[in-house]
Amino acid sequence: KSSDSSSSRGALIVLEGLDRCGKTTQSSNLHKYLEGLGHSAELWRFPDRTTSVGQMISSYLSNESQLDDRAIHLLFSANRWEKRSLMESKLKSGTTIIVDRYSYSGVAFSSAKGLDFEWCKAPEKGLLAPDLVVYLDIPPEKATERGGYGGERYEQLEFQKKVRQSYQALHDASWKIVDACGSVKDIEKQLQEIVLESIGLCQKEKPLTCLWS
Ligand code: T5A
Ligand code: NA
Repeated sequence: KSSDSSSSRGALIVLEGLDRCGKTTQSSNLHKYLEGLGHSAELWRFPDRTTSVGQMISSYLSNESQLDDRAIHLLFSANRWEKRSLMESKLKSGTTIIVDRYSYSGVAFSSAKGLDFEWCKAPEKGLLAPDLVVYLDIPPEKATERGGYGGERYEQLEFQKKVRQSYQALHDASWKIVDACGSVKDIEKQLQEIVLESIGLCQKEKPLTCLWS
C-alpha cells in the first residue's frame, strides 16, 4: 500500500480532560509543531463558539442563560454535527485536525450531571471517530489551582470529580493517557511522539470510521 503523504488522509486527533488540564496550551503547541514539520494541520475546538449554536452554548457556560440539561447536551452535539462534513472533507484532502474537546466531553460532562450514559452517547453516533484521543490526566484538586479557574459553570471541584469518573468509562483503544501534572515542555514532547505515530498510521491508509466504533 502507498504511504505517499500527498494522496493520504489527515489524522483526527482529539485532546480531552478536565477543565484547566492544559488542552488549549498543548493543542496550540502541537499545531505549531506539525506546521513546522511541513504537515497540513488545523486547530479546532468544541464548543465552537463562533456559530449561532455555539453562541447559545457560550451564554449557557457563562451563566448568562439557563437551559434544560438535555437541551444543552443536544446543542453541544449539534455543534459537532454542524462541522462534520467540513471535518470529513479536510481529513480526506490530507489535513490533520487537532481538536480541543469532542464527543467524550459531551458524554462525560452531561452524564456527570446524572443523565443516562447511553442516552448521552446516542446523538454522537455517526460523527467521525478520532484516530487518537489524548487524555490529559490531572487530579481535580490540582486543576483548581491553575489560572482562571472557577469562571464558568462546570468549574467546581465536586463536579469535576464526577466528570473524571465518567471519562474513565469512555476509554477505548484509541486513547492515550498522559500525566498532565508535568511541565508544559515534558507533556509537549510526549504528545509529539504519539501524534506523529498516529499520523503515520493514517498515511498508511488506516480507514476513517464513525463513533462509536
Ligand atoms: N463541555 C464541552 C460540555 O459540557 N460538553 C461538550 O460537548 C463540550 C465540547 C467549556 C466547557 O464545556 C464543557 C466542558 C467545559 O467545562 P472549554 O471552553 O474547552 O470547554 O473550557 P476548558 O476546558 O475549561 O478550557 P480551558 O482553556 O479553561 O482549559 P484547558 O484548555 O484545559 O487548559 P489551558 O491550556 O488553557 O491551561 C489552563 C491554565 O493552566 C496553565 C495555563 O497556563 C493556564 O493558566 N497550564 C499549566 N500549568 C502548569 N503546568 C502545566 N503543564 C500547564 N499547562 C497549562
Ligand atoms: Na472552562
